[in-house]
Amino acid sequence: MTRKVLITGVTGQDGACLAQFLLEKGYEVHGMVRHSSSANLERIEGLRDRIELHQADLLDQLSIITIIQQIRPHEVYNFAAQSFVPTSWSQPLLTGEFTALGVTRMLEAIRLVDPSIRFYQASSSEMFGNVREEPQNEQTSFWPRSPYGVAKVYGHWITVNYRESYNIFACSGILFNHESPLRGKEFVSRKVTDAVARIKLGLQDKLVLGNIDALRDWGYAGDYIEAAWLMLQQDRPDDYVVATGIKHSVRDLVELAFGHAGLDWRDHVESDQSLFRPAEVNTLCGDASKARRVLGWAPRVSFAELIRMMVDADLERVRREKAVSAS
Ligand code: NDP
Ligand code: GDR
Repeated sequence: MTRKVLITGVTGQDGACLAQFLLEKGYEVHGMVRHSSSANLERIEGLRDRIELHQADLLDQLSIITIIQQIRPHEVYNFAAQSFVPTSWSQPLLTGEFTALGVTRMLEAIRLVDPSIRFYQASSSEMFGNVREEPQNEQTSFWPRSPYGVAKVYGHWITVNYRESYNIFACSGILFNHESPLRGKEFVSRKVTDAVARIKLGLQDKLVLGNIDALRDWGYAGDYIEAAWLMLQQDRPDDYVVATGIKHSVRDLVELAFGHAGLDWRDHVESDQSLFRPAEVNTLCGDASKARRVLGWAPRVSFAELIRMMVDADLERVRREKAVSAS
């Protein structure tokens, strides 16, 4: 029997990546999209004739119940969220509604329609925040540093709670930062690789960043969504850290990206205090040994390969856009 999947946040980086991955595995793929006056389907453009989109919103319980009733998926991946950390300070309540309570709405819909549906929650390394130990694993206690991180802690524990209360096959994947050419341009990796391409091609001269001393454990989104899928294929539900175990600074990322395009970052990068966060997560580094042991998962793409892949993709895209606007 063909397996059916519902992906929330299908228009985002991870949703688009997972949709492609599950189509290749033979799944019938359904995506949840919220109403918007102008469609934001850029990342799934090439998949449009192979996935079915359904309108619903994390804020609207009835719309979620209705689409789950219509689709009757075997697996649900909850990627939808307000996922940009700085916005969580300017819109803390909305972030809580989407990123925290939205998870309960998804779980309630599953509980009411069909508790045998398997559920994946996109939890985050931001939950570790002001880290209590290094590297961080599934037992490390949380100390979130942003309204986003706080909301994700709620989403994590409500997922665990529905597993324990209702025996739902609910997993929480605690994923560390993962990037790809599909990453939103407001996140630091893509902000840098997009700027490198524009600077290289003469469309921009400066790049303004915040805290370049921050350390993160960056991996490739294509590797990470596979870990999410593996979690739902196990005999029993559980929570897993997904990370590379290697950390780099934003400065390393900048140096590598500019260097790959033959540029010296010191000629172009400026720092602006207004881009520093009210409470920063200075360092994150994950211990994914449980995912390695139980899921047989390991990252394939290194940090250097990832950044080079992103710079090359942005160079190609900006070159194409420049040619179109010149013609
Ligand atoms: P993106 O920001 O790229 O995508 C977020 C998605 O959520 C978009 O499709 C967006 O839709 C959708 N969305 C937002 N609000 C609502 C709403 N009210 N109703 C329905 N859909 C909504 O995130 P990523 O793909 O990078 O991340 C996926 C998930 O994983 C997120 O939950 C994120 O917090 C989490 N995560 C991500 C990590 C990473 O490094 N990428 C690491 C750890 C966790 P629209 O297009 O309409 O805006
Ligand atoms: P993060 O990713 O907050 O870790 O959340 P982001 O790329 O935004 O920031 C990483 C680090 O870079 C520093 N930084 C800057 N960040 C941005 N966005 N823009 C800048 O100009 C800049 N300069 C320095 C930040 O201060 C930070 O320390 C991402 C999101 O995908 C979350 O949804 C997810 O949960 C976590 O990763 C794991």
